[in-house]
Amino acid sequence: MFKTVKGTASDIKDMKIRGAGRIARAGASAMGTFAGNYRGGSLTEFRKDIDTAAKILLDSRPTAVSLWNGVRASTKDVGSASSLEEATESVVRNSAVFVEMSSSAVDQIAKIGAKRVQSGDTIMTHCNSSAAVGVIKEAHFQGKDIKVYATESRPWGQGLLTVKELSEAGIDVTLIIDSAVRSVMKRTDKVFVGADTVTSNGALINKIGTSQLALAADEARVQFNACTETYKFSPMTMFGDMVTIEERGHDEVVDPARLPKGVKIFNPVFDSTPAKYIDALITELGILSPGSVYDVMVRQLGEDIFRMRDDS
Ligand code: RUB
Repeated sequence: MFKTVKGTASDIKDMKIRGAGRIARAGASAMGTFAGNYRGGSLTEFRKDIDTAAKILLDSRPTAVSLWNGVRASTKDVGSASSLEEATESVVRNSAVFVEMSSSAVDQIAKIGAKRVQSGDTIMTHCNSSAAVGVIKEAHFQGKDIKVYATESRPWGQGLLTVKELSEAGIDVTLIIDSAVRSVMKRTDKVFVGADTVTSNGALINKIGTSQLALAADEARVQFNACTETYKFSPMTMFGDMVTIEERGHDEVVDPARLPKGVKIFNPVFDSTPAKYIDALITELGILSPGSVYDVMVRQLGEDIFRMRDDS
């Protein structure tokens, strides 16, 4: 019964599906497929099974709140449904609405963010973010003459995906190693990165190394922009929850056979950039300051957000 959900969870864990937006859409779609194919008995059983399905997906990668929001958006009407049919239909419908909303948010961010790019700009980006890459490509499609430095993003090397996509679009792009960030910042005008999660106090959780781009940008007086859909804002952080920073396998860092005896490895894959280093959050709603995250969450979630506080 949980085949699609388990398959999607394992693809997310193994990085076959990666990037906060893509995992959120994959999670929501898996919930929709699960509900659409559901052949169980009663509404009570379905509520139990949908909770299990959600848990399987949410356990796949802990850091991106986008996945939690995608799953939650899909199941939000299950509690108030009065029949099994109504409940399954609501999940199918809500998951499709989420996927559509999430994809169109990326397009909106591209249009809004591209206005912040001027002809002649040299841009730095990190890892592989569809939102940040969307902004850069849109600026190029609008005829702006830009250059891009993209970090390699060890250990997974997602930067190679970024340089491939940008060069295929005809953009002048240069790959740099992560430790070259401070040195290359001197030649950079603007930084555009993506987001896995934005906390209620405006901190950005994104690929490990993002915070060193932010520090180097601050030192060099270079504008630092985080491109983020508002469903990456985390309501749980309002009530004290910390964002779990995922740690991945040691063999991603180095072949264990090459490691001298007794040496340990620590492989955190995300880090936190404090709000004070962020010039703008480029969202589908417009350009926001990190200080407005609380207001946006309360406006979007209404009274539900305080239910989360009471449940936690
Ligand atoms: C990807 C990463 C991206 C964000 C945003 O990390 O940190 O910057 O997820 O991506 P990983 P998007 O490769 O470990 O998933 O803008 O595509 O949602």
